[in-house]
Amino acid sequence: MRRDVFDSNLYSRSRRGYNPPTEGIEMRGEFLDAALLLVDIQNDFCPGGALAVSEGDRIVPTVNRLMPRFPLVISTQDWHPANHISFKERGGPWPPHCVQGTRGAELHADLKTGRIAHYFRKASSADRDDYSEFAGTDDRGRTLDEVLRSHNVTKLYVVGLATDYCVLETVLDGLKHGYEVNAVTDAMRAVNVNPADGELALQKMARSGAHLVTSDEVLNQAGSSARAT
Ligand code: VGL
Ligand code: ZN
Repeated sequence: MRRDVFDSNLYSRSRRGYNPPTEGIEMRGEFLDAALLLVDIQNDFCPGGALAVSEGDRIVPTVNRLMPRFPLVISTQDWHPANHISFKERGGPWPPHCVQGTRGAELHADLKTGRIAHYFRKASSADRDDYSEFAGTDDRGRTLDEVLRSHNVTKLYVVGLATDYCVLETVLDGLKHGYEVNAVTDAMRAVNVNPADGELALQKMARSGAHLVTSDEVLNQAGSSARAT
């Protein structure tokens, strides 16, 4: 039964010291096996950051509104050593960004973290880059796929930065792993090295089988009366 699945999710999370919001939340069946995945909402991808994405910070209020509607919220971080292969000084395409332990690598300060149950980090070896969050691990060394399976997740709702890199590759990888993947199009922004890259990324997601949805559609479907606290 779906209700049992949800209850067991709460149980496994509370055993790890996470306090799930149980007051005032009534999620509709459709969302009980869904997770909201926050991709790399970090200072360096926001205006003023080392690899600033135009309007990257504008998604934060939307993401904050979405979080209480999901039984499971997971956050990720790009997490590079200072000599990472993707940096220009090593012949890579990017300025140094999201260097481990720096302010630029921290999550945006306005992001409400109270409902985040798991934190993943990726691309943390010097000689290898990864855009997909499925390449990352949590603080116990578990992969994203392992943690999603342990919560019986079948549906992913993906938001974050940036649309044309880590969001795109995470969406495609989620589909490859067999998840239903929903890309929340107004809760992501693109780097747009070429101006159409964000649009092309969305098209590629859709062609590959992802659903493009808006945050309003999600909020209207989810039917929770809860608000972020
Ligand atoms: C990303 C460029 C370089 C991303 C990470 O999170 O989308 N983009 N590293
Ligand atoms: Zn990176």
